[in-house]
Amino acid sequence: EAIAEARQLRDEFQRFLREYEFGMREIETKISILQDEFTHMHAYNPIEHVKSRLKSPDSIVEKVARRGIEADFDSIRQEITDIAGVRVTCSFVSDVYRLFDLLTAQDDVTVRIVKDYIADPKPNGYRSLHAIVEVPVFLSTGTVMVPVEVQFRTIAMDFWASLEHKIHYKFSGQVPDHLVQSLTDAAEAAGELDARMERLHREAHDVNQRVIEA
Ligand code: 0O2
Repeated sequence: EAIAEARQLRDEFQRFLREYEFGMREIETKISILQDEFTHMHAYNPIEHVKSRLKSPDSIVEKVARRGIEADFDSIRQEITDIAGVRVTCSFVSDVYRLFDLLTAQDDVTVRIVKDYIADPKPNGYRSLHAIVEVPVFLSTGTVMVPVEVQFRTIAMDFWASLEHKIHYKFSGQVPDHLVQSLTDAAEAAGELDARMERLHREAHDVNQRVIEA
């Protein structure tokens, strides 16, 4: 009896996770189509790389406990919106916003929450554009709306975030003050580099345009 119940719960959890995996794949396809089409239309690829991840059962359980969420599927569905995550890394800040606009303007994409940590970086310096979007997934049992967290960032922002993440883990969250300060300074420097690269990119584009028009 208990074993049958445990099996049923396991199957239900697997089904629950699979929906997120499908939602993630829908978003990946949308990003990939945008990338291919953009590259052909403009002879320019705005995306450096795309990475996706499904939150592990362990970290879902950890978040449920930390946030004091009811441990049933409906509550988790409601409260935890980053079970499916897609990270889009672009060369330039302008591409970050362009990709965000192109994805969120699609008819079957519903934007639930936008957090612009580029316009308004976190106190530690973290920068990225986050969006929780919902996409329909068409299953044999009907259509489900699946939330996916999409993070858009530049290579410089991604470089910073991956180092910060490693340091955070290394010190189990208790990062010494001087390292926190150095990280915040580095985030500032990465922001300045992004601005310089954007200017350079524009200048090169303008020169090229003049050559074509001449
Ligand atoms: P992972 O391993 O990427 O999944 P919460 O989701 O509760 O932590 P909130 O406010 O709902 O917080 O989400 P928010 O602020 O939009 O950011 C969540 C995700 O953004 C994180 O997911 C990270 O991927 C990234 N992020 C946010 N702040 C930082 C930061 O200071 N440093 C780094 N390196 N990444 C950050 P997870 O689940 O924490 O991690």
